[in-house]
Amino acid sequence: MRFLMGYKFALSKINTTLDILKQEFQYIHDYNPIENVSSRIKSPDSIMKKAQKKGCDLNILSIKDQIRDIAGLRITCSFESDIYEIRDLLVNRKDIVIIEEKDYIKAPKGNGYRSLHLIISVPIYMSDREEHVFVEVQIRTIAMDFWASLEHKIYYKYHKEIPERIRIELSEAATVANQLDLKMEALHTEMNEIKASISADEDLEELQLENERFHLPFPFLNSLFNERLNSDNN
Ligand code: 0O2
Repeated sequence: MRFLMGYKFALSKINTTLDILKQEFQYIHDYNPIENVSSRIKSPDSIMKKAQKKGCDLNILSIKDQIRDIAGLRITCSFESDIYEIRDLLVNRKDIVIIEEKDYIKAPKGNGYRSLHLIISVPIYMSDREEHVFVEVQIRTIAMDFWASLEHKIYYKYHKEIPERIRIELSEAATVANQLDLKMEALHTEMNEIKASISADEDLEELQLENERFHLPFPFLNSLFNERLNSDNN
């Protein structure tokens, strides 16, 4: 249990880190690249199965070193560019070390699976020692996640032997999901360009109210303040 506790602490540490990044990003860029974060710790049963499958010695030290997805965290975002934004935010943190990166977006798997995988090492501080534990981070868009969740269910439903027809349909669905990602990314870029040109043209002022930022034309803000001043004077 103490062994697994380390993974639990590592996950809460990254969850807190992501929460801070999310809020800070929202504040600075008025945009949040993280839609959802979920995490899980492998059950002792699956850890043992994976260790046996990998031919890993069945002792705590070898398992800790060789089974690097005991703690897993999945981040979903809206756009493909967000994936690399989040990756860079993690890479730039001094308390996180990137051990391995697998980019199944630039090089999708044969079945159509797309996602960015990172194995990171996170320091955790126990009462009597400091430990470094591995966490697998999967970053993907909502469309990639939708596809992967269904494929995962089908894979286990057919006991890892997916019939040819369903395999082809899944591959087609992966292509459609990819097209959706490309279209959404293009719309997102266009929207950002429009937003940037509007604020440049209109000389908008920023008003911050309870952690939300509003961009309003100066004459409008000025009239609000004058109205308030007049009512205070009366
Ligand atoms: P689960 O139940 O999600 O935990 P490894 O065996 O992890 O050392 P591997 O298999 O090369 O090495 O790792 P990789 O490629 O980084 O994949 C690890 C995880 O990515 C998998 O964990 C899945 O969660 C996900 N994944 C990889 N390929 C696919 C795929 O084709 N379809 C789907 N749906 N998910 C995939 P587990 O342990 O296999 O499963």
